[in-house]
Amino acid sequence: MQPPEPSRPALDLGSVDAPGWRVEVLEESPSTNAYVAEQARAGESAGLAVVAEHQTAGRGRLDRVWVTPPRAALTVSLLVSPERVPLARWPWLPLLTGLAVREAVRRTAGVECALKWPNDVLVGERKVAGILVERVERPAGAAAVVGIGVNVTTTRDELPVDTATSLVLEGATSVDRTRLLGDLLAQFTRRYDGWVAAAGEGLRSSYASACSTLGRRVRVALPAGESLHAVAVDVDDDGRLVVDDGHRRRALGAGDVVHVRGGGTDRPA
Ligand code: BT5
Repeated sequence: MQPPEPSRPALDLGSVDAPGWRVEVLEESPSTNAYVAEQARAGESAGLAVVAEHQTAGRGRLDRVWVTPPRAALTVSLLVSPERVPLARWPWLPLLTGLAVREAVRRTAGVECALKWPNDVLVGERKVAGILVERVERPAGAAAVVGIGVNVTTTRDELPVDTATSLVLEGATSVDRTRLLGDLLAQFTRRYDGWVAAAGEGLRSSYASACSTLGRRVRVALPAGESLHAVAVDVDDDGRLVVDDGHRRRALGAGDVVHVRGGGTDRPA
């Protein structure tokens, strides 16, 4: 027997209460990150939030793709300009966004997530949401586009990879994307405002308690092609992942992390 078709109502902007944000909904867009970056280069100021009902060429990191059927996901990009935060601390943006997604998903859908450094939101070991932060130069100075994709009513057959999941598949108590959007904007604003006020500090302990990478044995593919095996031990002041391979510690600014099975709690001393 075929599973029933999921119900996928349109977003209802009228009921989104998002102080400080100018929210726009596009029926279709290749990529909300590309759209917001273009607006920023043309002079748009921080506070723009763009949601696409259907994203047709969603982007992941390193030219990878982000695939979502119409109205099955929340795909949104936010324009921010944290001028008061030193550039070295900007790598905290995807991490703080992960904290906001995790909190919004818990509140709206009742689903518990964990964060995999740097940009994955997981239920167990499956990815329910991804984050892509891109720096953009505007006439008024540097800004960042914060892109978030959350799988909401996506069915198993529609998910592009076996390692993905969606809120409905994880037993969500609500799959209302409008509520999720409102909550996500509120949680992001709370975290972001606190971070800017603290000049880019103050998130390490909240992040550490939400991040399932810490304490795990990991394999990390580095941007230069190198791969390393180590234990993830910390996140430093600049949002870098600190790993220990038994000989030395290294702080990584970028990379693809795989949580190695059975790598439970063996933190080196
Ligand atoms: C990410 O990249 O996880 C960042 C995803 C960001 C998407 C948002 S949606 C709004 C905004 N506009 C955009 O154009 N992008 C942002 P990465 O860590 O590189 O993961 C990409 C990989 O995740 C792909 O290579 C697939 O293996 C997998 N993947 C693709 N679509 C997925 C999905 N819907 N759910 C889970 N995994 C997916």
